[in-house]
Amino acid sequence: MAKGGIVAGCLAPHPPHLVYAENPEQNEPVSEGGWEQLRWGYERLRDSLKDVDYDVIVILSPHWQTYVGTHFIGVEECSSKSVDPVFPNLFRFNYDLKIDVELAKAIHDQAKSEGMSVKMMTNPDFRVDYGTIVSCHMVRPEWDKPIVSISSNRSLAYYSVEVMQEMMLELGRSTAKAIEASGKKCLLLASNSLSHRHFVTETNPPEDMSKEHITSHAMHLWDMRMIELMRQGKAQEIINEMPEFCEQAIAESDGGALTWLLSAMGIPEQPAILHGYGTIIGTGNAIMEWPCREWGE
Ligand code: 2X7
Ligand code: FE2
Repeated sequence: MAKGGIVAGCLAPHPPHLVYAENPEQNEPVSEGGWEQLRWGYERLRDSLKDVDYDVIVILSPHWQTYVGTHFIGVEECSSKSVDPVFPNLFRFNYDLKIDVELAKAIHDQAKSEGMSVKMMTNPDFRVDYGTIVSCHMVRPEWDKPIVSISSNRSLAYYSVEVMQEMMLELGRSTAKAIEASGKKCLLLASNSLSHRHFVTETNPPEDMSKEHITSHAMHLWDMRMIELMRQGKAQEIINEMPEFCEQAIAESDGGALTWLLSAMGIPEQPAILHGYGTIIGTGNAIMEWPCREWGE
């Protein structure tokens, strides 16, 4: 069997506003658009991936939070309604998706053999989190690929960014090893915003773009710094600066997704492509792609 591999790794933020603004048939609320800069960014990412052949999307979302270890959905088919608990006015999405349980279990087993605390989630009534759904929808609205859904172990809440990163670095290595052994071609998504300080009141209508901007200059500087490091291929520096970034920008990379992604790609020195940047209720969001398929062995 040919070796499996990662065709691309993407930073794919998940504010539900993006799906709300797209008005897909699965989502109940109806909008007049909004957040176009980011939605055009996702359009560019989809265009970049349109001729890329891959079997499965592997995603880690900070909105499936587990406090004892990392969990993987182990149910072949999931369908229900996902409602954002903070923005039920924007996101009530009917989903129907397939899980690649075989690959999920392979990553689980590899991580376990490396000493990580892991668990397969087998509750058939489990509600898939909105972070996973939004990022997958924006990257692949056809919903024609199975996914592997990985939880965010909140080790930062119990310990520190450093402990979280050690665990996510191992999870990334285990993910890469399991993918290679599986023979599958995978698209990896880290589903998170960058700076994550948000406004506490909503405009009327929510898509009034005259009110949308970053919450502060400090948040802007952090977002630009992280994007520049990604564009310059300085993944190790991102990992080194993660403690300050998480603390000072309340960054959503605190859930481990970005560290996991960088580790799975081998802490790349190759530059990432910036497809788009924009704010959503004041948070900073970048759509980035590392086109691993072009790097060779
Ligand atoms: O989950 C989110 C987020 N990360 C950023 C902004 C707004 C809503 O939801
Ligand atoms: Fe979020």
